[in-house]
Amino acid sequence: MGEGIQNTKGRFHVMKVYSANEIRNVAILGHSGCGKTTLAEAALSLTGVTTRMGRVEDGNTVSDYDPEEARRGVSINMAMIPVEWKEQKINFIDTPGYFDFAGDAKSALAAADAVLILVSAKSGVEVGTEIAWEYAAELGLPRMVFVNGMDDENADYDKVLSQMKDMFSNSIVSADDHEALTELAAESDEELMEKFFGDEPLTQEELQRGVRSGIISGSLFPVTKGTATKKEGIDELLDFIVEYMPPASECRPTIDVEQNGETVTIECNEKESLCAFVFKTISDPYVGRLSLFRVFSGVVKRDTNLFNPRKELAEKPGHLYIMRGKNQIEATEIRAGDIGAVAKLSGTSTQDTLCIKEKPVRVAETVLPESLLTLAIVPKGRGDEDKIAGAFPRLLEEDKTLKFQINKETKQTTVSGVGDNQLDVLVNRLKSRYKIEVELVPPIIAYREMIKSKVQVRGRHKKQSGGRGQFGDVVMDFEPSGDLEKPYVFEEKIFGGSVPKAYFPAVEKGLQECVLAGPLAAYPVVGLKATLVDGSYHDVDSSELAFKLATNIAFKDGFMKAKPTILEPIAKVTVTVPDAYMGDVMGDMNKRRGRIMGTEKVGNKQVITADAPMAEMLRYATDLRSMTQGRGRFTMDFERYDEAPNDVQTKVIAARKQELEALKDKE
Ligand SMILES: Nc1nc2c(ncn2[C@@H]2O[C@H](COP(=O)(O)OP(=O)(O)OP(=O)(O)O)[C@@H](O)[C@H]2O)c(=O)[nH]1
Ligand SMILES: [Mg+2]
Repeated sequence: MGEGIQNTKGRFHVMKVYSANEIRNVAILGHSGCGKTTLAEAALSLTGVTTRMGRVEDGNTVSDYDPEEARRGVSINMAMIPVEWKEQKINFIDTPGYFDFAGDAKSALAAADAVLILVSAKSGVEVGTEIAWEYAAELGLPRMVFVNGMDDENADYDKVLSQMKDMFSNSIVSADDHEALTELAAESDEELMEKFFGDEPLTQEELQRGVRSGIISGSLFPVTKGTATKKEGIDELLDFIVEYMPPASECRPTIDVEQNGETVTIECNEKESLCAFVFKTISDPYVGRLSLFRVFSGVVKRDTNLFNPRKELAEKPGHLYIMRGKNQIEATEIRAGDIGAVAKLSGTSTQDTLCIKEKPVRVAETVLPESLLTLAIVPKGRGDEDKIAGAFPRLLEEDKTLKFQINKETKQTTVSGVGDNQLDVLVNRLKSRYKIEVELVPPIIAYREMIKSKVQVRGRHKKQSGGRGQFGDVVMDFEPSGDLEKPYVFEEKIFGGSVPKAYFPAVEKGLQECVLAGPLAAYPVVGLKATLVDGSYHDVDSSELAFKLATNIAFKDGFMKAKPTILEPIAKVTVTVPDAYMGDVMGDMNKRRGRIMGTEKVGNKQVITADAPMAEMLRYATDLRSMTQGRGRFTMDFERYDEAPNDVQTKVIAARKQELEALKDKE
């Protein structure tokens, strides 16, 4: 535990109860390493919450409290950093800049009213800055900018400012530039505009009103600067936020929610009935589950009878908290516009709404980044599969972008996430919290087997071992059915009873078993048509089993003679990238044996659609990111099965052989 954490008085600290007009909910977004966590730490130190400022390098900041964060020196989870300044409360939400953890950045925006975008004074706009701007713009959230790291010898405030203007908006203005700030503020209000152009100075109240409405309408983005590590420019930032950033009551005076299938608008008002949205769940080893919620209307008290409409569940808070990092500050009530937490709710999870039973409203769920990197989980210890299944639900609650699946066909448990680092954190958490050691490996691809021509073969099963023998004899046609959705179709064309009707089901049963694992590489067979055309039987020795075995022989022989082939799953892929990356992405797609189906310009981006073998796309989430420095997005869905090229088939068959042998050794 870091010193910074001990110095906050933790759960015994008491905080004043604030109302929506005294609260600023500000999510801090920006490129990884630009200083968000340090800024939050500086604000805590400056406002007297901590007596000694923590450092990311020392792993003792309030915000990066998770052992995984301390170990890596980057934020993984969002963290609440409430600070009190000039009778107001600023609820900073520190978010991870690293793309793998974008799920938390997006979730934080559901609770925030405004975004503080941090940008490095030395590096200027980076990909993370672009993404932060994009996220905020998508939701139409008010924005301001803090240029951090002004202590660097290469810091260039004016350069960063003009770069941001060029890239994002002409309405980006330095808060120091009184003239420009006043002009933009005046433009947001008819009355102020007249005054301004009449060369009348605006009063402080008028300036405040103008700036606030400009910020809300997205026609004004103020910029301040400083050095988080030295606490320089932080008090100016807090002053600016308190003075000019609109409070919760003005940012979100109303919110649209769903009530019994209809959209209704509710007011951000303490007198309205309750509407609180759970935007984050923390799994605390000591306290258990903590649900962080943003109150949009009404008030939550300790004895409020909460209702979760999605689960149709009654919940009781018992205790209420204000979270600061991992520290819980006891609270008596959380009012509209504020953010609080409650422990040990019985069935409420992230993205659920809490309200009262009489008015069951639901806030729209947050759109999270796609989880397109899928790996198989291989436990190192025997019997750990069950333990993993037990740990999953809790890990899922904390990170909604993680998806677990048990693949019935391959028997593998797979996990999908946004990126490698996120999955690496998962592996470490399984180990540290649940003592389960696992390895992540590429998942088994679900290949299929099929034949391409028609053959007729005979299958005979005959055994004479004293007493009663076994006799089954079938002549069968095998050919492609043309329907890859079905493993097989079975017909019989027996004339004159060469095989008695009673044995037809046995033949089909044999077929059913055979198609589960094809003769080439034990992958399921699809698109097979089998017709029983002839055969013979023996009055005494024939049996169902004998006919099943005869079918088995015919199948193996026939399949191998009828041009057997391996099919591979093909995905439909849609990639969206800025123009500049189009050539690289298409070239890379070719290397993956992908086929470009089309390109389309949408805004300043290119949308490329392609068909590509799933086997070549396993690491695309990571590869596309490095190809485009994180600017590319994609979606991928299974489309169909296609015949794999010969060289691929040879490799697949050889690899499968090893895989099956390894399985045998295990058993
Ligand atoms: N020189 C200098 N270094 C800074 C400043 N602010 C932050 N740093 C350092 O930059 C590094 C990264 O800072 P963080 O606060 O962890 O950055 P972050 O934005 O939270 O990064 P993520 O959590 O990965 O998104 C740390 O080593 C900080 O000490 C600054 O103003 N000046
Ligand atoms: Mg951080």
